[in-house]
Amino acid sequence: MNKAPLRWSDVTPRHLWLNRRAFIAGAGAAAVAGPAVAGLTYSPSAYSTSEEPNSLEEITSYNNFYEFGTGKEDPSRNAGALTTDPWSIVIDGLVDRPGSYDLADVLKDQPLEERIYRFRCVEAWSMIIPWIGFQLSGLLNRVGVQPGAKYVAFETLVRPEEMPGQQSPILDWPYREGLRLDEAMNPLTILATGLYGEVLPNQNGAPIRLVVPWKYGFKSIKSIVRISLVAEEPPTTWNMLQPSEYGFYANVNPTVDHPRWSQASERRIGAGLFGGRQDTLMFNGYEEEVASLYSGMDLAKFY
Ligand SMILES: Nc1nc2c(c(=O)[nH]1)N[C@H]1C(S)=C(S)[C@@H](COP(=O)(O)O)O[C@H]1N2
Ligand SMILES: [Mo]
Repeated sequence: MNKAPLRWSDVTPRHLWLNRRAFIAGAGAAAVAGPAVAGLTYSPSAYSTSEEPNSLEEITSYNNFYEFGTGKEDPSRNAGALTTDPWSIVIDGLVDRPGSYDLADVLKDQPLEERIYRFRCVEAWSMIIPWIGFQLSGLLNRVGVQPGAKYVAFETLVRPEEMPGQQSPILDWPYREGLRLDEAMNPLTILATGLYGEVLPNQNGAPIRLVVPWKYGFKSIKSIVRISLVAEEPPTTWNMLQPSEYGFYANVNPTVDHPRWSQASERRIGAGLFGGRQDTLMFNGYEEEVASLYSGMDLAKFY
């Protein structure tokens, strides 16, 4: 783990930064109206990797967001229609202060940080993404987790009028995800509200999404409208669809293959035709921070 608090501008080559400027001035301008024009105020973080981030174009044009279609280009084409203001999140279950919180209230007093994280999809592609967000633990501590709570369950918005993918039963909507409470409280686990210094583009899960960098990408649920503290392991979308292929834990693990493909290596988006593949790291390179969460567990059984 890199201990210097890096900024994306420290690790992004100038040509990519210029692309980003062009993007914001052009196609992105409409999508980032309002306070985002001036950018977000945030601190750098010692949890950031010094690897070179993917370009804003790569991060915003190659997506998985089945609410907008199953193709990688569908979210960037279709998510512009999503209304993200007003936005509220229901926080319920085993908490001291349940309720429906406006987004501004959710963000209140939570310090925004930049976290440049590795992001590894279960499909064996990866990116480096300079998220802006805050630790989920900050929000959970604020609402007061009760002693019986053992898991956190999350749900994405259901709004088929604006989410054309939801007009088909390709998944059992809403998209659902969950974490064990200790995973949710780990400092690496964030709620992201931006990337590359601006508010989140809709295709990346605006206005607020989970990022759990040591787990396969499908755990990082987008456009969250409900967070529930619960006693039992909650049902989760990909596990419900195909339990033999997608476990509840979904920790990145190069030694446990997907039944239909190897997880030993990955394709870094943007590495080019001859970029080849790189080895996948245990817990996606976050072993030092999270391995102790799973001591004594058989990771081939709890995949
Ligand atoms: N609501 C919702 N969240 C989701 C998904 C989705 O289809 N719907 N796809 C997941 C998957 S499989 C991945 S790899 C990441 C992709 O995030 P990105 O498009 O920002 O890279 O989002 C995850 N979160
Ligand atoms: Mo994914």
